[in-house]
Amino acid sequence: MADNPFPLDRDRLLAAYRTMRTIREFEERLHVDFARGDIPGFVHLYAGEEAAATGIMMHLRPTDRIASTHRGHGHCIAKGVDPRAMMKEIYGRKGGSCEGKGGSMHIAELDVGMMGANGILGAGAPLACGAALAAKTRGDGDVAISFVGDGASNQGTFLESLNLSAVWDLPVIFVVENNAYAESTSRTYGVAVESYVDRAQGFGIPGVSVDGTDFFAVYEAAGEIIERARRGGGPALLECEMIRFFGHFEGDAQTYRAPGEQDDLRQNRNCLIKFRSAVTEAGVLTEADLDAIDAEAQALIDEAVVEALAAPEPTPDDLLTDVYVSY
Ligand SMILES: Cc1ncc(C[n+]2csc(CCOP(=O)(O)OP(=O)(O)O)c2C)c(N)n1
Ligand SMILES: [Mg+2]
Repeated sequence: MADNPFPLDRDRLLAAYRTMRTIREFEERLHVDFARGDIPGFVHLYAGEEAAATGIMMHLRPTDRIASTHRGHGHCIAKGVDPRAMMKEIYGRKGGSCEGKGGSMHIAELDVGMMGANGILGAGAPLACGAALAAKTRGDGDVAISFVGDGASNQGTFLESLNLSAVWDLPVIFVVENNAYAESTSRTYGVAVESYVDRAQGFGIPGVSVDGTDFFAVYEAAGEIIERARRGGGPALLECEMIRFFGHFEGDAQTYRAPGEQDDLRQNRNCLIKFRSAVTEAGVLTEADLDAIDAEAQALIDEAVVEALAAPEPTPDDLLTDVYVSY
């Protein structure tokens, strides 16, 4: 076996690939099932962006907290939410992460530090500041991560949170998932700055920009700023330049895309292909190692869908449960 040039040992490399592949499989399956009319509500898919969630979350402890977005399935899986419970939730069934009453944009699992997907753009940033303030007060070295899209990065809540985090020197990381579009609006049309690093500097916090389709670039950059925050070094911003393979939401006709854009993205900016090439060319993992994980991920998602379809829907009696913590 060749020397390992990566900052993760063999088991961790396999774990990273497993997470990314599970997210991809989950999303590809939802794409098909949604088109068939099996799934209620709105669904925004994370396919193409897996390296960002995975490269960041591999540095986190269960007690670290994250605040997600409307495009949250990848964040959930990478933070340790059970894909079977997620599938039930998205299908609106009992046994789902929120007993089938929340759906895709409200998946939360506090036990693993997943504070929630969020249908309100920019709303996760103040929540992450709150979690970071709690961690700072406890003094246990936990951090909080706020995910935000390029479009949501223009929300006042996000900009206010950058300022507050700097003023209070909070252990919070703002991850801008810059996938070039907000719905159908190009980023160049809607965001004044070229780089989010400049925006962070305007608030007195450091920023770094990476190729969000390169797992190793994300892993390395995230590791540094998360460790810094754990040691009391304060907030930072991480921009991940990335793409989404599917439309803004399932059903989006995507007339704003250039011809052939998606094929090109799938071929040339595909984080799974990049990861596979890097680890096999270095001789650290084999094609067979990775193929076995592909099969495992597919079996897991197949089972998750079968279980979801077999689970009952919530009844009117369930409407008033889980509304407040105490009843
Ligand atoms: C406060 C608020 N304004 C508008 C919307 C409608 N909306 C939902 S997603 C979206 C675009 C988000 O783009 P971006 O933040 O880049 O995330 P992406 O979908 O690209 O991941 C908009 C405008 C909303 N959900 N919340
Ligand atoms: Mg976007």
